[in-house]
Amino acid sequence: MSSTTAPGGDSPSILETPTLDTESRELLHTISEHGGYAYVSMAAMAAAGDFRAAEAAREMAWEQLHSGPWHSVLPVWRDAYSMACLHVAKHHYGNGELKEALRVLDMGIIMGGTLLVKDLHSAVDKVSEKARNAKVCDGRCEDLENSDHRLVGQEFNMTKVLQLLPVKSLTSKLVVKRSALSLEQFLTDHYLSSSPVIISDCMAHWPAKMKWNNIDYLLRVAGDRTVPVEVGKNYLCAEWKQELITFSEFLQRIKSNDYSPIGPTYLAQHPLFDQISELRKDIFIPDYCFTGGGELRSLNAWFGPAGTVTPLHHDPHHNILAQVIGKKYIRLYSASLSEDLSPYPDTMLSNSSQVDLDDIDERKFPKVADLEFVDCILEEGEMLYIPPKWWHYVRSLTPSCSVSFWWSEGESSDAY
Ligand SMILES: O=C(O)CCC(=O)C(=O)O
Repeated sequence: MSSTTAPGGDSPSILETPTLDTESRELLHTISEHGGYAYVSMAAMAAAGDFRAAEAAREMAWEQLHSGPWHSVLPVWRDAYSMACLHVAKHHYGNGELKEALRVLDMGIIMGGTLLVKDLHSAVDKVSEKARNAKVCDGRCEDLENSDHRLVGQEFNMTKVLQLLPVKSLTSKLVVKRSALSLEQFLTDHYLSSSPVIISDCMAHWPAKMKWNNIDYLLRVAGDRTVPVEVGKNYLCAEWKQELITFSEFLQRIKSNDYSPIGPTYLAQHPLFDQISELRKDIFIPDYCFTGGGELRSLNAWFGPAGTVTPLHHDPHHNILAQVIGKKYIRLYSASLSEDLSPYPDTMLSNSSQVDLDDIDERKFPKVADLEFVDCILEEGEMLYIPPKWWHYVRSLTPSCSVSFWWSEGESSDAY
């Protein structure tokens, strides 16, 4: 066994960080130009193997990330945060503390900048592989085929569910449902005419359809990963908050139905598939998303228990919302009704409606109850096309895993 070999395994006990090694001089220089002298001296000690200095540097960068609104944080501090996370992770990995190493690497991926993202991801791959090997060695590997650990069972009580939906739900026009929809039909009948549609049969080949309902599978590929979640009734409520928890804790919260007093936990609008490559392999980008010569803007996960609500809002992009596991109720109002839906005046929330569909204030919004809408229960295996600027309200009716694909014409996004 060489001096770089960890006890009990073949992998070297060092996490390689080629980008950090090349870029660190330049990065530290830029950080000092922005007044981060204390950070620079801690980072230098961290690079020499001082764990406390690495944690102190991470703390300093963290403070900078929380010194004002997110959009005003200087990118260099996000890179500084990633750098410190890599130093801390190297230490944990060297000590065989694999869960701790994964946690800090995920923090770097979620909160850090772009400069060191490759190093963070390859370090995650290496730590995850070692963690998996360790589980195989101690016999704790799960038998996926025989597991009956399902995220969503068969039970579904429609009468009960109907009582939870906004008034007038499923009583007027339903969203049109089509199967074997060609790209040409999609273009002419839906994309060009801004007309929502449910496409019912184009997800059967996704590995996710089978795998994501298996809690053992999800635990194996993502259990020790840290993810950002939202806790509370919805993002417009005062008590709503965000937390960083492990995916296994998140699954436990879904399974136990044990909501915090302020509401359910929702992994919402998170680029989970950039973070966890195994899950990315389970899905495919629908061909419809290339209609109009467009470019994919973002690919987000929406995972949660029954009872999550995304309040009425609109987005600027074309959207295919793919319902992989479970069911959701979705209501759509045409973009032309924007004024009647009273968007918040505040620019940050100007794409959200002040109307709470779960409890409409008829004195304040007397016309809303009469506005035309289309709605549906989006079933497992179906995809819903939501045209740009169309208002949508979404409530999960069972534990649920959905994926949204946003695309639009024009410049490409950085991510894809
Ligand atoms: O599924 C949800 O809760 C919301 C989805 C959504 O708002 C979107 O895809 O834009």
